[in-house]
Amino acid sequence: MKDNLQLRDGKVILSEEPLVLETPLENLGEFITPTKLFYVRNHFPIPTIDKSKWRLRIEGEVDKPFEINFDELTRLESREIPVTLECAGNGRRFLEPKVKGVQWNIGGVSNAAWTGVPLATLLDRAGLKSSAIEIILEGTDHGLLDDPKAPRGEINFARSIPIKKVRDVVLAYQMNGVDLPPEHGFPVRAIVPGWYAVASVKWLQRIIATDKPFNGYYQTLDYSFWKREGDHARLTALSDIQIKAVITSPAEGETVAANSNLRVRGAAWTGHDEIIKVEVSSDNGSNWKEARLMGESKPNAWRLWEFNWQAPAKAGQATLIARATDSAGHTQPTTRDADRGSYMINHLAPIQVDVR
Ligand SMILES: Nc1nc2c(c(=O)[nH]1)N[C@H]1C(S)=C(S)[C@@H](COP(=O)(O)O)O[C@H]1N2
Ligand SMILES: [Mo]
Repeated sequence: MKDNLQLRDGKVILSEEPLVLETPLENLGEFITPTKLFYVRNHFPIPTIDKSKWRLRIEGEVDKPFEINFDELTRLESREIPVTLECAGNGRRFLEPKVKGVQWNIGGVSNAAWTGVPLATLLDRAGLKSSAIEIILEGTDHGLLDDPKAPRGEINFARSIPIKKVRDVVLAYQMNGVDLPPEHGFPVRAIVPGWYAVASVKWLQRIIATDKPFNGYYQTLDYSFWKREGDHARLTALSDIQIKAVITSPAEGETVAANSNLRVRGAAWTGHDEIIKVEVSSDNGSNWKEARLMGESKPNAWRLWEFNWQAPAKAGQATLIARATDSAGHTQPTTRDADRGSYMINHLAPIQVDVR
C-alpha cells in the first residue's frame, strides 16, 4: 500500500465527515473480512442509539402496525448468512474522465456473516395489504444535503425495495457473531443480498409499506443510472450488483521477480446466482487462463480465487486482468457504459506490475 494514505483502524480514510473508510487491498483476501477492517460508507453523522430505548416501527399499508424493541426482535427466529456488501461507486478511481464522488480504489467491498430476522417475519406479523408495492427502509441518520436539487431541510437516509425482494432481506443485529458496531448500523440494519449496499439501510428506525413507488433522494438524484429502453433512457434506481473480479495480490505497481512463479490472488462476486469461472489474462486480453476457485460457493458472498503465473523473463511492465463469469451467464464488459454515470464500475480493469 502507498505510504501517503491516511489510515484509521487500518482502513484508508476517504472522508472524515461523513465518515468513509476503504478496506485496504491486503485485507480483501480472506473470506470473512474482520469487522474492524470492513469498509464504511456513511452520508450523515453516526447516530448515537441506546439499545434499550430503540424501537423499530412497521407501518403503512399493513393491517396491524406495530413497534418492536431490541429484546423482542432478537428473540425471534434468526438466520446467519455471509453476504458481500459493495458500494455502487467502488472502483470509481479508475473512471476516465474523472467523475465526482468518493474516489474508491477497489476496497469499497467487504464480506461478513450477518445474523438477523427475516424482514418477512415482521411484515407477516403486521399483515401486509395487497395494495403494498414497495417497502421503505428508513434509517435514524439525517442531515442537510449540499445539493441544490435535494429537498429543503433535513432528510433521513432511506431506500425502498420492491415486494418481490422482501424474502431475501434480513434485519441484522450481529456482524461476525457480535453486536453491530456503531458505524455499521447499531443496533439493527437491513442486509439486502445481491444488491448494491446502498439498499442495506443502517440504523433502522421505520419500515413503511407503500402503495406508490418511493422516489426518495437516494434512489433518484443519487444512486441511480440511465437505463435505455428503446428510444428512451429512464432514470432507474441501482439494484443488482454487477459481476466483478478484482486482483488483490500482487498490488498495482508491485515489483515482481522476472521469470518467477507467482500466485495471483483475488476475489469475485455477482448479484446473480453464483460465480462459476474466473480467468486471468497476462497479454492484455488476447488469451485467458482459468483460475482456481477456493472454498465453497455461497450465494451472495464473494468467492476467493488463485492463479499461478509465470512472470515474464524480460524486465519491464506486465499487465494482469481478471474476468469473472456467473451461472446466469453474465461476464464483465470490456468497455465502460457511460449511462452508468459514476456507478456500477465492473468493466475489465488491468493492473500493472513491474518485472525486474
Ligand atoms: N442509514 C444509512 N444506511 C446506509 C448508508 C447511510 O449513509 N445511512 N450508506 C449506504 C451505503 S451507500 C453503503 S455502501 C453501505 C455501507 O455499509 P457499511 O458502512 O456497513 O460498509 O451502507 C448503506 N446504508
Ligand atoms: Mo455505497
